Amino acid sequence: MSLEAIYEAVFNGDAQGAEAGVQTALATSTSADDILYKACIPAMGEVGRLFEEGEKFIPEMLISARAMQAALNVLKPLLAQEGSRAVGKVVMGTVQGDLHDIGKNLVGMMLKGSGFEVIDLGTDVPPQRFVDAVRENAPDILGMSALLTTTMSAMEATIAELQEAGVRDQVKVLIGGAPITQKYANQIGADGYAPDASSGARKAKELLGIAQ
Ligand code: B12
Repeated sequence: MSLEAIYEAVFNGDAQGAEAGVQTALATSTSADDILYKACIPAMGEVGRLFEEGEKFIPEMLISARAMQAALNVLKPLLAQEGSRAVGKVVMGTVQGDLHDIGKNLVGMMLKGSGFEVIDLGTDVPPQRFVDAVRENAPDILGMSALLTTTMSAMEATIAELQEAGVRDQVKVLIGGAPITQKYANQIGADGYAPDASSGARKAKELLGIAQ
């Protein structure tokens, strides 16, 4: 199946079609990267654009998101072929009030693919839960994702809570998500920002001083 067909399946929320399309594309030697960056992500982007213009609605976004997830499940083993030894540990989650998890999951897969152990706290994670997870797991990196301008501030609140708990210096904070910028990362005192999943994995290594 062609990249266009996978794009159409994600765009139209056809989870079975997306899954089958990815399997067929992989069998005909299309790379996982091409499937992701030339079909799946542009399809979700177009859904978002049409939502913004009032031409698509939440249920349609949701079924497209499910189709995207179905495609990602097939790609997962290829994106996350784990190294034999973990290069570091990452605790990550989507911040409080925010339910978007496709981007976070993708970043998690890329991190695993780069050899990190990833502990995923899920979505709508309150600051205190991030702090508890840092205490319990002693990760090298705390990754936070936010997709809404209204939930970005939860990143700052989480950093404040880490400080309050006396664990801020024990972990590097890496943030990302569509509304996040390097400027915002500087402003709230995060250690790093990356605009997408592959640069996120690179940034994680850079933060730990690992040669790439
Ligand atoms: C799918 C989707 C949904 C789905 C989410 C399903 C799911 N399981 O995730 C549903 C339908 C539930 C949803 C709900 C809502 N959504 Co919505 N949604 C989207 C949509 C279309 C796609 C997001 C996505 O998955 N993109 C694909 C992934 C791969 O990209 P990504 O998330 O940006 O992640 C990449 C990078 O940002 C980065 N990254 C992400 N996280 C991290 C973390 C780290 C550490 C790093 C390094 C990098 C990184 O790497 C990722 C991979 O490359 C976007 C539009 C868009 N173009 O973004 C709107 C969008 C984010 N949603 C929006 C809105 C308004 C909402 C709702 C408020 C709608 C409503 N009125 O109810 C609710 C909020 C629900 C909530 N409380 O969270 C707006 C946000 C506007 C704003 N500026 O705040 C957007 C931008 C749509 C729009 N254009 O208006 N949504």
